[in-house]
Amino acid sequence: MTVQFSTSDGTATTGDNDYTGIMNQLVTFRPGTTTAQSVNVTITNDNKVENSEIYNASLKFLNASGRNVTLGTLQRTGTITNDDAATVTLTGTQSLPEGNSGNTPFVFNATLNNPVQGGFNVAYTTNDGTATTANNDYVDNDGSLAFTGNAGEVKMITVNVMVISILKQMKPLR
Ligand SMILES: [Ca+2]
Ligand SMILES: [Ca+2]
Ligand SMILES: [Ca+2]
Ligand SMILES: [Ca+2]
Repeated sequence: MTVQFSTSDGTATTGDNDYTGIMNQLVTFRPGTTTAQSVNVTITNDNKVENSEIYNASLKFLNASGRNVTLGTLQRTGTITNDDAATVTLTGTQSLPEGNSGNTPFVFNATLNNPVQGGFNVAYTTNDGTATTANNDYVDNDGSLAFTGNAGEVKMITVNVMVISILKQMKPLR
């Protein structure tokens, strides 16, 4: 007798290349035997950070040539457990002369190393060191970086360093 084995997408999808789909693969039980028959579903290894995802495996189209054989459990799920991680690293300007007028931009780059399905946000902030916003040394910059989730993706953060004209602040002594 024979049955046919198929897979179908759950949260794991063939469109996302998570596994190789199987459509109506014939499974044959030899006459007079009860030996278990195996079907292998091939999982695609990737380095993308995902949730653990499931696909469905099912049996259909029993052919027992009219004999009294019925299908019991028809569907099971396979879980693909995520084994990937990603990091965001900050690089960029560390030291620059402030200049003598206007603003000087200090540019920092936040770089994502591995793909992350669905993207994510990272908040950033500037905080006073010996340079302070109270002393108009730089412009406070707080915000959020929205990563699409592509490997090697870079988001820029610009911090403006200020030069206040001393001449404007000077008052004549007499
Ligand atoms: Ca996936
Ligand atoms: Ca995957
Ligand atoms: Ca992996
Ligand atoms: Ca993965």
